[in-house]
Amino acid sequence: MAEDTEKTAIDLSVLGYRADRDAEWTAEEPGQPARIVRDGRDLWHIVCARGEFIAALSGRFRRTATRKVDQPTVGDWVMAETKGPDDRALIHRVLPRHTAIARKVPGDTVESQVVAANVDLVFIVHALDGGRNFNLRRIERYLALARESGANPAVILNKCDLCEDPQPYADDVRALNADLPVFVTCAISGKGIPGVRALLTRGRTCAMLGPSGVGKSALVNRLLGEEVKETGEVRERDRRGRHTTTYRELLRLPNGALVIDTPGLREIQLWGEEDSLADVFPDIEALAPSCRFTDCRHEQEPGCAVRGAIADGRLPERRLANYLQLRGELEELAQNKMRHLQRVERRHRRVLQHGVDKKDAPRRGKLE
Ligand SMILES: Nc1nc2c(ncn2[C@@H]2O[C@H](COP(=O)(O)OP(=O)(O)OP(=O)(O)O)[C@@H](O)[C@H]2O)c(=O)[nH]1
Ligand SMILES: [Mg+2]
Ligand SMILES: [Zn+2]
Repeated sequence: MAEDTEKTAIDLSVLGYRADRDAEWTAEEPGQPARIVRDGRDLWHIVCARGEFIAALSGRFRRTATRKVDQPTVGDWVMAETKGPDDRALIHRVLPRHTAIARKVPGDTVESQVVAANVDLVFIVHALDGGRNFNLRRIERYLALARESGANPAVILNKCDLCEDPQPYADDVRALNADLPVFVTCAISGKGIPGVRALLTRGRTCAMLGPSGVGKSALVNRLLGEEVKETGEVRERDRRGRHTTTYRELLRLPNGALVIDTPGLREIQLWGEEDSLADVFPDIEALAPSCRFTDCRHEQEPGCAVRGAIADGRLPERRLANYLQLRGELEELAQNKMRHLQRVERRHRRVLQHGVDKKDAPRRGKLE
């Protein structure tokens, strides 16, 4: 086809493709590997070896991908078939996600949503401009999200130009976990950016996560070396952002790294297992074996080493408070997931026994 020659062939490794994916698809199946670089409601921007296309889901895929989590998201690798010269493509399936940043969909539904996929490094961005933008508990919450995703976390404390002494804030974050890289930056002057850039090597994918208005897009512009992303003013009163970025987008940096800019999340509810808390609270985890009871919940039990550490000032009280809060959420989520599974199971049994799914019955009636 003529369009073949129009598109410049690109090497997939510049999009972060790694050879370990070769086993995940075959040349015989329809389509070719492509990466989602921007997601919309029903259309996705993809880049494959033949260039950039706008893609929709194939009919078959749309019918099977009924849950939110099945839908392609920014950073995903998909098998996509490029169609006619109008730059439209069809997505047939999503290749396995090597990492996935997932949160619970707000509200009562027991469903998760993948914010970004195949991310190697999560930058948790907060700002030092006062107001509510620096919040250790929220950083811990983002850390739990990052740990659960399988990506490595790092923290960026931005807007250091608006803070007289950023050091204590950086120290507080470093105290959360000694292995956690913490950067103090100013996206306007570029201060601290070289440290961030050093983590961004060719073919590596990072994602900017954090509340609205903290400067995620401004940081991306800095890393790009040009003003590609629109940035927005923050409200004077409480320094909160106005949700300037409205879609998730993957961009290529001059040095060959990939960066995903995301809109500030209004609400992050965890989606994951309690195990991920161990990585976020290594201090509590280290104390737990010294509790008198092996199943100590660090609440009211006698001989609790965690409470003991708080009593003699070795552990800040807010640290345990947040641990208990996040653990409570994850336990509730686990219960909801269980109830959800039981419902699905009951429905399956009904279908097996009676051959009819009650929920579908009226619709079938209509079709007949
Ligand atoms: N003084 C100062 N202002 C900054 C810095 N970084 C960003 N800003 C400003 O903060 C405002 C918000 O920045 P954005 O980059 O739009 O924030 P965002 O995190 O992308 O926000 P959303 O897209 O809404 O999630 C803009 O007016 C930026 O110019 C910084 O380091 N120092
Ligand atoms: Mg933005
Ligand atoms: Zn205990």
